[in-house]
This record gives sequence, C-alpha cells and structure tokens, in this order.
Amino acid sequence: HLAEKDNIGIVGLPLNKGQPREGVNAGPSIIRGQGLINSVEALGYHVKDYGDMKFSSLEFDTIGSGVKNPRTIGKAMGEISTMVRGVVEGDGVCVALGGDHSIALGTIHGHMQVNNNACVLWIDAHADLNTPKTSPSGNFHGMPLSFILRELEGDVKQLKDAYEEWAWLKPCLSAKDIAYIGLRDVDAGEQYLMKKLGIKYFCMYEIDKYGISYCLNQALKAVNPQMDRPIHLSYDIDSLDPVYAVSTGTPVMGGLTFREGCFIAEEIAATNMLSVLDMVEVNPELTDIAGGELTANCASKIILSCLGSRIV
Ligand code: NNH
Ligand code: MN
Ligand code: MN
Ligand code: MN
Repeated sequence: HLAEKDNIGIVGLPLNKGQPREGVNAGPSIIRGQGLINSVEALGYHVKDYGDMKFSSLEFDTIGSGVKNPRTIGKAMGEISTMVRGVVEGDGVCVALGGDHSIALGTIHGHMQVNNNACVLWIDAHADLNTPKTSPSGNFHGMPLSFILRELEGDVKQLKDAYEEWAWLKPCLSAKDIAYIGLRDVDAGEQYLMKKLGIKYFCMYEIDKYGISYCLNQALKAVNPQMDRPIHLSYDIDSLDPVYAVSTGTPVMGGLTFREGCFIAEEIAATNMLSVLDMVEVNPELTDIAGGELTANCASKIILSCLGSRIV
C-alpha cells in the first residue's frame, strides 16, 4: 500500500445499472477531466491508467429476486473484481472511479482476493446494506455490502443461485471489519441489520456531537486497531452536503462539509495503509454544467487528499 509503493493504478467503472438515473456512467470522464492523472503524477507517483471498463447490458434483464438488472450487475461485478484484483497485485494501490456504488461489491471482492485482511471504511449518507428482501427500491447500489458480508450469505442466496452471472461471488468480509461515516438516510431493514451485526457507525449526529476527527479516529480504531491492515475506502460523494455534492443521484441534506470530507481523506493518507479507494455517484447530468464540475472537483480533491496531497 501507499507506504511501500509508488505506483497507483486508476480505473474507470462507468456502471449505472445499480440505480435508475442516466449520467452516473459519465463519472469517470468528468472526474478525469479535473486533471486527475496529472495531479496524481505531480504528487510523485507512477500512474498506470487502466482506462474505463466497458460493461455489457444483458437483454431481458429487468428484475429478479428483488434486484433490478440482476444479470447485468452480476456479470459486471465479476469483471470488476477480476480487474481490481489485477490492479492491486500489479500496482499496490487502486483508485476506482464510479459509476454508482454497486461497483464496491466488485472492488472489495477483488481487493480481498489479494489482501484478505483488508478493512472497509464506508463514507456515505446511506448504509448500502439492504438485502434484496429489505430493499425498498430494488436498486443494487443500496445493497452491495449485503453481498460481500459473510454474515448475510443466506440473505442473498436466492439471487445468487438464480443466475449464473453470480457464480463467482464468495462473501469475504466480516461485519466487524466495516465502519460507516456520514450516515443520515438509513432504511428500517438496514438499521435492524447494522445493530444485529454490530457494525460500527458514525452518523451525522455523532459527527456533530464529537467532531469528525474523533469519529474517524474511533472508526479506524474499531476496524484497524494495530493499523496493520490494508484500508479499502469506499467514498460515496453523497456523503458530502448537497451544497457541495450537488450533482449526485440521491442527495440528502445535512451532510459533511467539504473540509470534513477532505479531512477524512487526509487522515487516511496519514495512515499509509490505503490500498483501494472507490469514488462513486458523481452524476454530472443531474444539474447544470457548473453543478457537475463542482461535484467532480470535490471528488478529485478528495482523491488527491487520500493520496497525500497537503495544503502546505
Ligand atoms: N437506501 C436506499 C436504497 O436502498 C437508497 C440508496 N441510495 C444510495 N446509496 N445512494 O448510497 O435504495
Ligand atoms: Mn518510482
Ligand atoms: Mn452509496
Ligand atoms: Mn449514498
């Protein structure tokens, strides 16, 4: 990871089938358009740009076992897992540009084939822990964590068994290895599961009460007490308040300030343990051009902060 390697692999994952809105597939190109690659190189890294993956849309793939586009997503996730596994093996650190948050199932799975002791920090307004049965929407971007968790293997089995596109998936993460930061819109079924599984969480309430520094510190202590585990940072741009991340599919008011969002990234960089970073849900087509640029600029700056960019 970051301490030992000076290579970084960057890959675009323009998937939009995990939610209903067009445009989130343009995330990689608008984030790249902020000058991302040059800026990462300016930090001193060797960047290997893997380009943007292409995902096929399977026909007659509407809804099955409570999930929309189940075969298209299953196939794409398997491909993403293979890609990210290769990037982590080859370059040590992988930055994955979404696309919707579905992609995290593939990136975590791929990451953990290489670093099976990785821990996950999930920065999001939402918990993305729905199972196909608890999901109010059928949108897979609200479910990726239930598919990676060993504890929920039985809850996702019906979908897995129904489609051959899911045959590759083996749950590989435990609930104790995840912590949430930024939550403020959590479905009833997710609340139940979070408590049942004992997942650590810092909602906006805790951040207001104790401050972002304390909350992040506690989150890291919970999942990485010796700071010897590779970190998978899954960063949903909708964790930021909509005044900053205006162009995203499901904005929720009362979010992180831009500085709080950067602070998380700066502290993660300081651990030297970042191994994979997902930056997801930038959708430049939901507002005007300025709104898309503002949102992508937040994403780009947070990525650079994760990689060690400092104010001074
Ligand atoms: N929890 C809702 C659902 O399952 C919304 C999820 N939307 C997100 N997640 N943007 O980050 O559909
Ligand atoms: Mn070098
Ligand atoms: Mn999300
Ligand atoms: Mn979200």
